[in-house]
Amino acid sequence: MLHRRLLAFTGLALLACSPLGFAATQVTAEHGWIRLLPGDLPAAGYVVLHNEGNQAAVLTSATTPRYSGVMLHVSSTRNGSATMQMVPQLAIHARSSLRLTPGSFHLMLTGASAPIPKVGDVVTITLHFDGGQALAVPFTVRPAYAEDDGSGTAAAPGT
Ligand SMILES: [Cu+2]
Repeated sequence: MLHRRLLAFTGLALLACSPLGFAATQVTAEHGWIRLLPGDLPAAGYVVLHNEGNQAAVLTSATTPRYSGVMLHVSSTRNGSATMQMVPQLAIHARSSLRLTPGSFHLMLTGASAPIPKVGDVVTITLHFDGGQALAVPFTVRPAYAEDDGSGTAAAPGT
């Protein structure tokens, strides 16, 4: 009797954790922008991600036809000098937000393809989440001296 109840409970728990339980509109994005650096220096993408769902969303990768390489990075200061590292994934906790911003998490963009993105362009970067969901987010290209003042592209449509 108890055993049967336990089984039923386990079944529910599995259902709740399955990819099917991950609504396509769980994550929204706003203020997407790219800081363009001169020459062949990599550009950086910043965005604010909101997880409206009851489960954590995990950003595993990002892709765009405008850059051959898009990596998840985090900046930090070690022994007084700025450094950055790749991160395998970024979790956005349930009902919370994650800000990719200068000095912290960012998308590192390398290998720009023609036409080379320039200030004022809007580059669409698709964010891929654990469970197979994808979100296409517009990023406004801004100059090297741009600050994170929240003036990036307004909220992206959930896809
Ligand atoms: Cu970086």
